[in-house]
Amino acid sequence: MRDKRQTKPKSNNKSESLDRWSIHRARPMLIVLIAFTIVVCCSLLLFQGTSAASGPSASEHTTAPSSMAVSAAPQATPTPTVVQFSQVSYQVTEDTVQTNITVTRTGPNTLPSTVDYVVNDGTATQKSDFTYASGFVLFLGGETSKTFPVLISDDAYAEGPETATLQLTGASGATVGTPSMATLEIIDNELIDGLINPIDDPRNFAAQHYHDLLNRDAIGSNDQAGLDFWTNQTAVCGSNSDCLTERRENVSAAFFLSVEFQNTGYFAFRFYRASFPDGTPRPRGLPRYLEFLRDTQQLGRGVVVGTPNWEAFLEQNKQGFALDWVDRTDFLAEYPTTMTRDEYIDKLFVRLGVTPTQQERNQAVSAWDALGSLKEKRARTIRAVVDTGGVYNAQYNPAFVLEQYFGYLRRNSDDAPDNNFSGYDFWLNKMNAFSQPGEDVRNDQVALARVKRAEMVKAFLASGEYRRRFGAGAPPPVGPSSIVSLKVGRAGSNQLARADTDSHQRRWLSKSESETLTGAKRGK
Ligand SMILES: [Ca+2]
Ligand SMILES: [Ca+2]
Ligand SMILES: [Ca+2]
Repeated sequence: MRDKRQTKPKSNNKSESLDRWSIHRARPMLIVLIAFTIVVCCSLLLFQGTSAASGPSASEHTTAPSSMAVSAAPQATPTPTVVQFSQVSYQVTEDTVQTNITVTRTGPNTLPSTVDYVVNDGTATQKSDFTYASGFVLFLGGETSKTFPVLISDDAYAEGPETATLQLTGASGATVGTPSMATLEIIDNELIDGLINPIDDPRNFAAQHYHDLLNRDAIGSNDQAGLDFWTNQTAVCGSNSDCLTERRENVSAAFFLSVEFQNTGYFAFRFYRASFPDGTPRPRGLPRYLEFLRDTQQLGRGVVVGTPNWEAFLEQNKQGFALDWVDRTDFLAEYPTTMTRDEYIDKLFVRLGVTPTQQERNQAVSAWDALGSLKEKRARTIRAVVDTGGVYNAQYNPAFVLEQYFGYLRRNSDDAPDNNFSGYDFWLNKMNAFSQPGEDVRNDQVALARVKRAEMVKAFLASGEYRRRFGAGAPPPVGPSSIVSLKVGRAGSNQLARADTDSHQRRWLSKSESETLTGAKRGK
C-alpha cells in the first residue's frame, strides 16, 4: 500500500496473473482432458496388444522380437506429471520478511498444472512467527519450478529454531509427489529475550502491517517506497508519546482504509455476509478467520495498488473470485440455481440487512440481465449487490471490528480467550454509537473520523494480546501504558484485559510478566 501521492513503476508478471484464474477455474476441464488422454492411451495399448496377438506388425519384425513387444508395452504408459516440494526442509532467519518456497514439476509439462498449498503451525505459530497462508501455485506450459511466499514475523522471544509445516494438498493437471510435506525452519535472531518489543520499532510496525492487513511483504512486493512512507509517519515522532499514540493509530487505520484492503478483505467480507445466515459453521454469518485469510490472499495476489496494471490484476481476481463463489457448495445450498432473478436479488439484500434504493436495485437487475451464462449472471449480480453504497455502509462497522481480531489478534473474535462474542459486540456497539446518520464511509476522511471517535484501533494496538505476539506484553516504552488508560470504557477494558490473564494465553506470558499480572490482580 502506498500513499496516494506516490507512484512507482514496478515490473510485474501480468500475463501470469491474468491467466491464473482461468486456469484455476478450468480445473475440472483439465481433469477431463487428463482422463481422456488416459482413455485414448489405454485404448491404443489394447489395440496394440490385439494386433500383437494376431501377428507381429512390420515394424516389430525390424525392431524387436514379438516377445519383447509385451515388455515394451509399459513404456508406452504416459509418464505422469508430478508436483512436489524441491526440498523436505527450508530455512529462513527470523525477521519481518518474506521467504519463497519452491515447488517443482516433473514429467510432461506442456499443459498447465495447479497445486494447493497451506502453511500451518508447527512449533512456530501463525500468531507470532509467520502469517498463515493458503493458496495455489500455477505452472504454465513449460514451467517446471515455481515459488510461493511465506511471510515471517520478528519477535523478541529467544526460543531457538521453530518450524512451520508446509503441505501440498491437491493438484490439477498433475499428481502430488514426494515430498508433499516439508518444514520451514525459522532460525531465531536472538539469544536472550529482547527488552524492546519489535512492534515498537517504526519500520517493523509498518512492515508487520503489510503482513497482517495486506498479506504481502513490502520489500518482497517491491513496495520499498510505501514502506518508507509509513515508517516515516511514526519515526518522526521520536519519543513524543502523544505523537506516537496518534500516529500509530492513524497508520494502522490507514491500512484498513486502504484501497487495497477495501478491495480484498472487505470485498470478501461482504460476500460472506450476503451469503450465509447465523449458524454453526459461521456464527452471525461472519467469515471464519482461516477461510477469510485464504480468500483475501487470493483476491490480493499480484495486486500492489499504485503500480502499473494493478486495476487489471484486481479486476481479474474479483471476477474469478465471484465466479468461484457462486459455485461453492455452501453458497449453492443458500442460493440454489432454481432461484429467479428477483428472488436472488431480494434474498441478497435481505441477508445484508439493506433496503436498496431503486437505483441500487436497478444496478443488480442490470447485472443479471446482461448477456452470459446463469453462473455469470449470478456472479455479476452478487458483486453488484455487495458493491452498492447501501451495503458498503451497512457492513462497514462489523467488518472493521472483525478485522481487529483477524488482523491484530490473528484469530476469530469468539476464540479463546474470549470464547464468545461479547468483546466483538462491545466494539460493534461502540462503533455503531459513534456512527452518525448519513455518513458515507466510502469517503476516507469520514471513515477515519468514525474510527478515531470509537478509539478501537488504539485499544487493540495497546492490548496485551497484540503486543505479546511480538514481545513482552508490558507497556510500550512510550505511549499509553494500558488499555484502561485509553478510557475505552469498562466493558472494553475488561474484554481485552481478559486476554492478559487467561490460561490459554500463557504461551504469550513471560514468567516475570505472569507474576506481575498475578500480583497486580491480587493487589487490586
Ligand atoms: Ca518465535
Ligand atoms: Ca527477533
Ligand atoms: Ca525470536
